[in-house]
Amino acid sequence: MLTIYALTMSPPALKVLYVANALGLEYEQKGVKLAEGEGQSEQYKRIHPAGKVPALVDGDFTLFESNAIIKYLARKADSALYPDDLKKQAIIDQWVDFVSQHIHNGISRVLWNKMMAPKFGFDVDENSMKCGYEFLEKYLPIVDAQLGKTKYLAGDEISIADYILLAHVDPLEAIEIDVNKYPNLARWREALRTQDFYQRVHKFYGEALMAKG
Ligand SMILES: N[C@@H](CCC(=O)N[C@@H](CS)C(=O)NCC(=O)O)C(=O)O
Repeated sequence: MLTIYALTMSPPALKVLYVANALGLEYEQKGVKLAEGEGQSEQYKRIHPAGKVPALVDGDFTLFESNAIIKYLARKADSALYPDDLKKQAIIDQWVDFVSQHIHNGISRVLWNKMMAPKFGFDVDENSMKCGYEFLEKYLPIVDAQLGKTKYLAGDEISIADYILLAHVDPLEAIEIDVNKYPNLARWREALRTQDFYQRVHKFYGEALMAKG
């Protein structure tokens, strides 16, 4: 049985859960109480040396970094979400890297400073937040333009790049970015959100959150 260490509020963890569900994999999900220091425990650092989520345990094999985990899961399932074809795979990798370097970079700066830092009592870095918004203003139009040309991010077939982008653009409203400025992105996001994998992940989250009270 696979174990995925994940947290409700973490986009990198969310994208792993999206792909695991899209692949129909059975897994056990475990939370890590980062705010209480559990990530830095010796036990968890044997799984993730930096104490972050997500992480994966598959028998005696452990893995961290969300994109590496996603590629591993897709390959293990021999899935067309990450095909063997050299050029198809290279285009998927291109978008995975673009989203991780530019969209994730922008959104995580804003999310941290706008929502998390005040909530957890850390200083807000206004410059970092401004830089995050600038990133998004510069790079979201590129993703939007691509989704105007092809049905999915890396072409007309859905791939891991779509689940990765989705997790990062899920919280756009929370940081007061109107997704309707990006009509192709908005349409693509709505279509993915109606699918089973998304409903399953968020239903689980809802139940888990309610159980915690
Ligand atoms: N590049 C990593 C990022 C993981 C990451 O930064 N996770 C955050 C939550 S979104 C975390 O665990 N932070 C806790 C910490 O840094 O101690 C990935 O994609 O897996």
